[in-house]
Amino acid sequence: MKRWMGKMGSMVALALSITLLGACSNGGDAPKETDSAGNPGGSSAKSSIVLGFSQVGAESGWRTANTKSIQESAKEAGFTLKFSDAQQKQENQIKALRSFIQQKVDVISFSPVVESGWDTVLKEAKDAGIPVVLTDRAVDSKDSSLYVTFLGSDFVEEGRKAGQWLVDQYKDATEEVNIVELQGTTGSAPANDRMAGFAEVIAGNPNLKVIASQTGDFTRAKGKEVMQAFLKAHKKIDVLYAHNDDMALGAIQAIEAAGLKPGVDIKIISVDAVKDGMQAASEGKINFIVECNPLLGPQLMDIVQSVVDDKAVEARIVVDETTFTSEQAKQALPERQY
Ligand code: GYE
Repeated sequence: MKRWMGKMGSMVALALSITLLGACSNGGDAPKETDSAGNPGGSSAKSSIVLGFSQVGAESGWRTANTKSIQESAKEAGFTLKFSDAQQKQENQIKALRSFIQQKVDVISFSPVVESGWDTVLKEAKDAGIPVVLTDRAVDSKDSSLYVTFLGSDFVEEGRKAGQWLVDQYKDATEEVNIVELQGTTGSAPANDRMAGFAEVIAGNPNLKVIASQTGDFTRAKGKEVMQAFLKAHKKIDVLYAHNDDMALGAIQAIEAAGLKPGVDIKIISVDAVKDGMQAASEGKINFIVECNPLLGPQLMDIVQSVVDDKAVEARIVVDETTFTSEQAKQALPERQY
């Protein structure tokens, strides 16, 4: 891997929105430059790796758990983590990536807010000789040489699992089942894919009809607001499909405020299986949750180490996941880590 010398100190001032959250193992000093073999300029070999990570934001319980996992694992691995929060805005993320390039970090990793519009900045990283590891969300770039690998879930499969549960539940239905959908952030990979996988599977049963579908931006507040609007606009809603637990939890508040029983009057399916979602499921308010694992930190650090060591890395690394009915959620809840 190409290495770069010097200039670190003056560059730190340029790191506009970048906060150094991962404590350096050498006591919080500015990251030190290393030689091309990954050897440190003095301290232990591990502490020499500088990872620039651009996170989506703090929009959900999933994201909070993901951030914690990345920060803890970076610390554990002895890497210097430059962590930047994009507050759900692509422009902030592009700025962060450019700042990482200027600072000549060893590896850049990010979870892209949306799928499109990354080619230019990824090319800049490539030209600077800085490898990029995508984590959690994919990009739609045609040129896969712009990044080393993509570590994350199969969101289409998650959508299919959600749809399959519904198909099984309503296989004997003789009348129309009205579904409302709370989409994740517009243009994001999980929103696009969870919608596609679900639509693909329910297409097999013409009684299953999505009567409204709108973004709730993966947040509780928006989930509640949009569900309120759905309830006003539609007399008969049988099912809510929310692309994450947080939006489902917001929607539950709206449903209860409207005098209806979540999980009974309106069946609810969501994705993530974070603790609050599992709690609601164990109370019967969410009927089915498709798991999406946020604990990507340890695997990400292994990948970063391999990249720095010039070892081969798989082009796509998929995370293993399961599903939970209310009953299964009740059993799994006490052991849930996030
Ligand atoms: O499902 C949602 C979060 O990209 C998988 O983003 C992630 C999604 C997750 O805001 O809760």
